[in-house]
Amino acid sequence: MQKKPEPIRKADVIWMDGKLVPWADAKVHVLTHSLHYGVAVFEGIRAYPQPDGRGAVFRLREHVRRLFESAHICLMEIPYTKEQVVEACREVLRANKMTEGYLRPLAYHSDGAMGVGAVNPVKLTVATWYWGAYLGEEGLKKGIRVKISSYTRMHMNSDPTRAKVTGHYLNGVLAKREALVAGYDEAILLDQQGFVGEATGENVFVVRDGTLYTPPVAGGILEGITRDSILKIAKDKGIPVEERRFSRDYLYCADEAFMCGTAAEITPVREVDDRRIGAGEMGPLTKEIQSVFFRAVRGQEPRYAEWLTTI
Ligand code: PPE
Repeated sequence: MQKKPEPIRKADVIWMDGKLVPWADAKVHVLTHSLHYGVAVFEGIRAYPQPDGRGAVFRLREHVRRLFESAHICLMEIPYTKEQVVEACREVLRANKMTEGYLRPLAYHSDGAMGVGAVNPVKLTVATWYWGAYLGEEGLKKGIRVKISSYTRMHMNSDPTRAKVTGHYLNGVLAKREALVAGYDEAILLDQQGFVGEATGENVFVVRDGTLYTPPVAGGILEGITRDSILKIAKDKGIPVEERRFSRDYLYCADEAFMCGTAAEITPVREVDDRRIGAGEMGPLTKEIQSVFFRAVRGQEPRYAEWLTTI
C-alpha cells in the first residue's frame, strides 16, 4: 500500500517576482504555459541552523548557478540576475523567520499565448517550507528499501538531463509511484545502456572494498550538488572515489550503498530488489560521510564554511 504523504508545513509568505505574497495568495492562471508543457526550471535548496543561532543556506550560489544553466539549456531567460535570486532566497527565509527549511525557486513561462511554440514571459517564484527527512527519519538512520525501476532514465538527447526541468520529473514520478505501490521506499532508474543512473530525486553511491563509486555525470544524470559535496568530503578524508558506470548486479553485491540529494540528504540503502546490501544497515563509510555532511551543513566543520551563506 502507498503511504499517504504528509502535507507540508506552510510558511507565511512566498516570494513572487519581487513581492512577498501571503502563502494562500501565491497563485497562477490555469493557462500558465509551463503547467501544460512542463517547461519550468527549479531548484531544491536547504537552509540549516548554525551554532550562532542564525541560519545558513547550503551551497546557495551553486544552486542558483544550476537554475540559470537549466534555464539556458531551455532557451528561457530569467529576468533577474543570479545575485537577485540569491537575495530572494535569503529574503523569503528572513520574512518567514526561518533559520531552517527547504527553498524551492521555480522559473516558469506565464500565461498569454498557447501552443508548444509560445514563449511567454518568464516569472520567478521562491517558496520555502519546513521539510523533515525526505525518506523518513528511520530511513536516514537505518536505510531504505529500493527497487530497480521498470522505467528507463530518459536519454540526454531526448531531455537534457543536466537541466532540472519540471517536465523531466514525469520519468521520476512514474518510477517512484511504481516503487511505492510495490512496497519499496524509492526507485533507481537504469540508463539507456542498462547501467545504474540515479534515483527519482537522488544520486547513487556504492562502496566496495573501501572505494566509493558513483555513476559519471556524462551518463546522463543530474549533476547533484550533494553528490559533489560528498566527492569533496571523501577526497579530503582520503577515501578513494571513482566516477564509474556499474550494473545493477554490482549494486546488489556492494558492501554499502546510499543515495544523496538536497531533500534526501544522505540516506543509506539497506536493500535493492530484495537483496540485502552489506549487513542490511548503514555501513561504516556511509556513516562517516553522513556525519561529516551533517556537521558541515550545520556549520560545525570549519573547512567547509565556504559552502554556507548566512540568511
Ligand atoms: N537527481 C535527481 C533526479 C534529483 O531530482 C535530485 C534532487 C538529485 C539528483 C540530487 O541533486 P542535489 O539536490 O543537487 O544534490 N532532487 C530535488 C527534488 C526532490 C523533490 O522530491 O522535490 C531535491 O532533493 O531537492
